[in-house]
Amino acid sequence: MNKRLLLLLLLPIFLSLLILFLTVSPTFTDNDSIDPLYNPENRNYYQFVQDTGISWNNAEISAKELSHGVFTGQLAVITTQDENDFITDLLPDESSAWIGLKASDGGFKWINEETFDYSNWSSYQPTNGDYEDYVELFEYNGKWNDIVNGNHDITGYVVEYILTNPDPTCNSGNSPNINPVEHNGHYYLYIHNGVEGQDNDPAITWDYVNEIAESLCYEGRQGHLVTFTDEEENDFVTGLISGGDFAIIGLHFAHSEEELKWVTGEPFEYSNFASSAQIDEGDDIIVMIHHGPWTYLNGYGVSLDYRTAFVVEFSP
Ligand SMILES: [Ca+2]
Ligand SMILES: [Ca+2]
Repeated sequence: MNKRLLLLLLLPIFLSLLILFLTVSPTFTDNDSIDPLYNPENRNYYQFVQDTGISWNNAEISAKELSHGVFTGQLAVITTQDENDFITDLLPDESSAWIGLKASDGGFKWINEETFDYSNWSSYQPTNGDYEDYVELFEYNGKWNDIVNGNHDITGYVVEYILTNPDPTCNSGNSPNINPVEHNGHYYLYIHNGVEGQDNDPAITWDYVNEIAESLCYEGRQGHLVTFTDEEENDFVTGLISGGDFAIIGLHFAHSEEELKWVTGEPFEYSNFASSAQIDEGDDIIVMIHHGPWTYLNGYGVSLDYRTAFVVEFSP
C-alpha cells in the first residue's frame, strides 16, 4: 500500500484518539490539591489553596466562591490557639498563606466582623507600616505577619468552610449546592455525607444536623429536618433515601416531657415505627430505615453513617 494512502487512512484514527485523550484526561487545578479537612473542635472545614503570589483581595474573592457540601468558603477567621494550630498543621511545608485579617482604622479586623481578641503575631509584628495591611500565616511556626497586598512570597490562602449564617427570612437567595425535589408544594433534600467526622466523635449530634438543616434556604423558605404528616409523604421521602441506609428525621424524644416531638412543633399524629423499634435508655433521635419504617437511635452513640445522612424539608 502506498505510504501516503496509509497515512491518510490512519490520520482520522489518530485524530479521534487525540480528541478522546483530550476529553477524558483530567485537568488538575491548584484548588483541587488538598481536600477540606474537618475540625471537630468547631465543626468547620479548612483547606489550603495553593496560589503563589495571589493578592489578598483576590484570595478573599476566590475563597467566597468555594463551597464544600452545604458549607460556604471564606478566608479563615482564627479565634483560638487550637484553631491556629489546626490550620498550621494542614499547611504544606514552608508555605505562607493569607488569612481573613486586614488592617482597619489603625487596628486589625476579621472579614466576618468577629471580635479581634486572639492574635499570634511574629516577634516585632505587626509592623502596621505603610501598606502592610494584610496578614499572612507562616507554616514553620504558625505565627502571623502583616505585609503588603500582592506579596510574591505568598504561596496561597486558607479557606474556612462554615455554615452560612441562618437567615430566618431566607431573603438572600438559595443556599449553595442544594437541589431539593418538589412534592406537594414542599421541597425535600437528602443529604448524605454532608458532614464528616470520626467514629464516636461527640461533635456530630442530632443538634448539629438540626442546625445544618435550619441554616439552609431554598425559594425563600428556611429548612428543617423532615416531618411527616401522612403515609404518602413518608413514601415519597423513602424514595429519596432508597439506596442509603438510615436518614435522621425531624422527630426526637424529649426526655424531660417523655414524649416525641416534631422539630417544627406540628402535631405528632402520624408515625411509622418498625414493629421491632423500641426505645432504649439514651435513645433520643429517630431515623428512617431505607425502606420507610422508623427506629430509635442514640444521638451520640451511633456510628458515623447513621449520623451523617438526613433529610431536610422546605415547607411553604
Ligand atoms: Ca509586617
Ligand atoms: Ca412535612
